[in-house]
Amino acid sequence: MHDPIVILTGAGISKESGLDTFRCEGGIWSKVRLEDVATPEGFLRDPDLVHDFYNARRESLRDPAVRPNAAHEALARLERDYPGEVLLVTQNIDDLHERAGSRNLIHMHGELTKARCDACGSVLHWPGPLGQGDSCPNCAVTGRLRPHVVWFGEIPLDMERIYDALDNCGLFLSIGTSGAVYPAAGFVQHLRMAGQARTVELNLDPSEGASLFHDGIYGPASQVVPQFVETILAGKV
Ligand code: BV8
Repeated sequence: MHDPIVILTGAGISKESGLDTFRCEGGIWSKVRLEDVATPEGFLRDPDLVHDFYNARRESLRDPAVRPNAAHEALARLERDYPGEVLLVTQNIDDLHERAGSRNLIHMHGELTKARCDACGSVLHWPGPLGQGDSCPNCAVTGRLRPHVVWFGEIPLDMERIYDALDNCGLFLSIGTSGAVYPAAGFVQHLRMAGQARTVELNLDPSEGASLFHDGIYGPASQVVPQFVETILAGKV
C-alpha cells in the first residue's frame, strides 16, 4: 500500500536555480521591508513600489539561467513514478515546479506569472510587467490589477484541499523552508497531533520547526532531494 505523500516547498528549493530566498544572508527581506511590498496596506500606500518589486522578480524568471534544478526535477519524477498520490504544496510563487513537470501542485501563496483584477476577480496569465496603467482584459477597468500573490494578513489559497491532503497522507516532506511563516509552518504540528504521518525535513540547515519532524536531512536541495526520492521509489522509506 503506497500512502499519499504531501510535500511542502519554500524558497530554499529554488536557491540553486538562482532565485533569492527571504531570510538567508542577503535575502529579499534584507533588501526591502515586507511591510512595504508584501502586505495589502503596502500596496494601498504605494502600488508602484509593489509593482516594481514583483515586476523585477517576474522578469528574473525569464533569465535563461533560471531553470529547474535537480530537486525540482526529482519531485516531478516522484509524482510520475510513485504508485500513490503525491501532492506538492509550494509557498513559492516562481514557476520552476511546473517547468520541471510537476502537475499535482498548489501555489498556496499565489503565482508571479498571474495577475488578479480587484474589480471583477479575474485571475489572468500575466508573464510581463504589471502596473497601474494596465486594464483588465475581462472587465476593461484600469488600475485595479494586482499580482496574484498572497500577502501577509491575506488568506492562503486552497487551504481546505491542503488540510484534507495532510489529514490523509502517510508521509510529509518539508523542503527548503525556514518554518517562519504560518499557516505553512504549522503543517508539521498539525500532523504531529494527528499522529499518522511520518514527517521529514530536507533543508540546508535545521529550520525553526526542526524538532517537530521525525527525521531531518540536511544539505543543498539539489543533492538531498534526489537521493531521498530514490529511497522512496526503492520502497525504503
Ligand atoms: C494568514 C508573498 C490567516 C509572496 C509571503 C504573528 C504576527 C503577525 C502575523 C502572524 C503572526 N503569526 C502568524 C501570522 C500570520 C503571518 C505570518 O506567518 N507572519 C510571520 C512573519 C510570523 N501569516 C500570514 O499572514 C499568512 N496568512 O495567516 O492568514 C489564515 C491562516 C490560516 C488559515 C486561514 C487564514 C499569509 C502568509 C503569506 C505571506 N506571503 N510571500 C512572495 O512575495 O513571495 S510569505 C514569504 O515567506 C514567501 O511566500 C515565502 O515562501 C515564505 C516562507 O519563506 P521560505 O519559503 O521558508 O523562505 P526563507 O527565506 O524564510 O527560508 C529559506 C529556507 O531555505 C531556509 O531555511 C534555508 O536554510 C533554506 N535553504 C537555503 N538554500 C537552500 C536551502 N535549503 C535547501 N537547499 C538550498 N540550497
